[in-house]
Amino acid sequence: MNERKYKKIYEKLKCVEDINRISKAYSVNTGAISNILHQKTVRNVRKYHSRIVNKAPALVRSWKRGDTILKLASKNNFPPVLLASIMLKEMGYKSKTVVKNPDVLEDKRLRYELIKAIEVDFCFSPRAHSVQSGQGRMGEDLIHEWLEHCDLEFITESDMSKEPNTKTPDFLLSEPYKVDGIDVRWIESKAVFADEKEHNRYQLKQFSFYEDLYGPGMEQGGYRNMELNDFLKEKGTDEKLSQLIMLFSEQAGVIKEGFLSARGAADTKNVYGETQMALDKWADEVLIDALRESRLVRWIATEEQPDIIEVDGAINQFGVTIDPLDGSSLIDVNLAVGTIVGLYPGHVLEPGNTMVGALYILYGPLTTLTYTTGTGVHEFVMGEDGRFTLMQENLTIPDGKIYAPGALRKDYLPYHKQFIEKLESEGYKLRFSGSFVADVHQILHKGGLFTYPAFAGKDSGKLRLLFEGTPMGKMVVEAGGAISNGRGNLLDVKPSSVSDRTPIYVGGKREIALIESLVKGSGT
Ligand code: FDP
Repeated sequence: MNERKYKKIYEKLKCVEDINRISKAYSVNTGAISNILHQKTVRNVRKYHSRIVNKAPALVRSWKRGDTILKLASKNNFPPVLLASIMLKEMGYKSKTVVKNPDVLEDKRLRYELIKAIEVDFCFSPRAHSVQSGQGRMGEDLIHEWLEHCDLEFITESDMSKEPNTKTPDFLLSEPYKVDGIDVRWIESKAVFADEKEHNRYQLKQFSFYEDLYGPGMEQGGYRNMELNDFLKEKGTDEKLSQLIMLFSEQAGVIKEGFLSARGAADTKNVYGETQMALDKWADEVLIDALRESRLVRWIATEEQPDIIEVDGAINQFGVTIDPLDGSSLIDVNLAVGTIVGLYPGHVLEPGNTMVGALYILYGPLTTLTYTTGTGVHEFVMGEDGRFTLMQENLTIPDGKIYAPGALRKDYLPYHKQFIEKLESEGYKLRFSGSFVADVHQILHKGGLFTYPAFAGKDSGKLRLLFEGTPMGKMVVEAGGAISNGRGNLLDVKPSSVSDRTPIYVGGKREIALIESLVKGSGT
């Protein structure tokens, strides 16, 4: 961002409520805008702090006459928690203790107003501090990853803190690394760029200390909520594919709205003869309409439509497979459901390993979007404004002992029975919610295995290859796991029609190897 733009934003930003509007008006991500607001707040505090301290008796008098803490904070253009703590001190309280635990206050009104102040103060409240330290950790993780990626040897602050030396940078490099012609010896991660004065203070005190000890170093900072579109750009994702992923992310909020308005079962049946829930139809319509209007894809196959749709005037050749609302039988009991999407470079009746990406949106206590385009699996969370910000980058499936087995036990085929009994004997815990997307999401995070197998009378199981198997399979495989139909990699299977069903085993490589060997050994 150039200096002129920065100054304009700085001038216009007054409070947290301005962030979204200014972010849209200046096409700058909300993270950067909230950074600027943070800087402005810090600067104001420095400028007016002693004035507010001197005014403390008058502030307390106004409060006693009925003015609220929030009103006084806004009148004085001062962060509410800081103002409250100055007032609390004036009233004879230990302000630090009280701000950390407002429940100790006996005065009900004071307690209520302090809690309100803590809720809205994005800069000086304990909650804001924990968000900032989370960002600091995120910055350190990024630097850590980058150093490893560049094969640079280093020791971290925590390694060094075992030594008697008290002040240490976050990373100390074993060999100097050249940045802009300077031999960098250490790196410090800062969560928020403070204003210039604050920065200079740091440089003078902390950084000059490191410099004396180790030589020149480097500061990295400003880690804030990374939004999905910025992340896609940063990852160098194909622009057209990014547009498509963004389009799905934008429909998540619309689909969520339908949760309130479109409840109950509709009286129509889908192509598999199942009664459709009203919300399935709603989500299906929302997604098809948005895709048709955008013309971003040529082919649309959805679980709710009997035929593949060809979009008039499509500007790209992409094909998409969509399960608009997986786990729909759980909607009426308010459990997690999700939208699953497979992204193909062209027509969708192709093996899953030709996919250019996949994503799923999970509507749980949080609404999350997890995607892959072949460069890792990344997870985002939806904020109140409907935008998705980075929650976890480069997800990898851990070793875990969870199993989620679909189908009735009485219908298990012998090799499958043997498989499940083996897992049980090894102490795997059963976790099956009945929502494929939510169950596989859990496995992706905690390790283990999901299966909906072939069973007595149903060689191809229950789940759909195109709408459930391949997109979630692509995700798990990209995260270091595997997917199989029991005989081999499910992503190698070429579908014969959109309605193909398949047995599914998806999860850790160890579990998949085990079932494949049991199927092979069974000679079936
Ligand atoms: P649902 O019928 O609720 O849409 O394929 C759909 C699916 O749910 C999966 O999400 C889930 O894993 C499976 O069916 C559950 O089937 P069972 O009812 O046989 O357990």
